[in-house]
Amino acid sequence: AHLESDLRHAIHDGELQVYYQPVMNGHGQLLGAEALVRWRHPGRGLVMPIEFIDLAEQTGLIVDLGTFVMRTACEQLAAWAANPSTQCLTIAVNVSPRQFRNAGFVDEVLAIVDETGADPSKLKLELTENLLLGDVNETVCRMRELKERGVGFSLDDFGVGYSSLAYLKRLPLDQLKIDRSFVNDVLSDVNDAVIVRTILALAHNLELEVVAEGVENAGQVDFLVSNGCERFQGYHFGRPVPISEFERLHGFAP
Ligand code: G
Ligand code: G
Ligand code: MN
Ligand code: NA
Repeated sequence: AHLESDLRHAIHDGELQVYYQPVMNGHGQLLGAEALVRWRHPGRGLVMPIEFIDLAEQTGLIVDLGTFVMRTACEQLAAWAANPSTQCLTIAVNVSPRQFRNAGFVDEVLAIVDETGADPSKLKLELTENLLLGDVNETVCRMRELKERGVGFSLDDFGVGYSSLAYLKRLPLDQLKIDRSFVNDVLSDVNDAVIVRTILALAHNLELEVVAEGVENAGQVDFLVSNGCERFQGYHFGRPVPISEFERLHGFAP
């Protein structure tokens, strides 16, 4: 109960912060970042999303939290657009099912894009397979409305949720993100190697981009590259960090 009222205040008192983790291609070039929320709690220090996202989802606070992250990410896109060395970068924002189904979601995203001046084609919304437990027609409609404006969609944590291949075909997706649990043991577990190869083949045949998540070492990169993976995210390439550090690490600090 404490955490809930604390979180309610946190959203309005500026205690939330957006961290950015790099997404790279196979040549080590930066393609963009995933926005990951953090909570700077005055007493507890840095609180990770695993401790508060479910609570935010259950209490509906995820809507205001999500608005904050979306606005912050779009402001960042607009700032990057002003500089030739950063204007092609994308930002991926996690959108939870409750947030996506909230009646005002589409209009709000479009309003934030307009107000910030962000290029919507640089914004990627990460949905999870749990969204497919709800009304899929409605989900497809909302995705289409945003896609018409250029917003992209990624299916996050692919392979661990409730996805069926039938939905994969129906959803207007641009990208799949291979869940890090498969990437983690890809070199030591034959089953994980087969699963990762199969996801890569599936995605390529469906003409979807693929991001391998949780890439922690060069051996995993080699395996992924040799199986056609072109996008990577994980500690091997960079941890989630505040924007100032992200820009410094990638050599475009203002
Ligand atoms: O770094 P990490 O511990 O950041 O994030 C853990 C999980 O928390 C992510 O996999 C993601 O599902 C969720 N998460 C992180 N940031 C956000 C956010 O801004 N919105 C939503 N809905 N989920 C987030
Ligand atoms: O939204 P999603 O579940 O995909 O968020 C990614 C989560 O994975 C975040 O919690 C992020 O901090 C974490 N993460 C990112 N890269 C790595 C990695 O290389 N290894 C591990 N163990 N976790 C990672
Ligand atoms: Mn994600
Ligand atoms: Na993920």
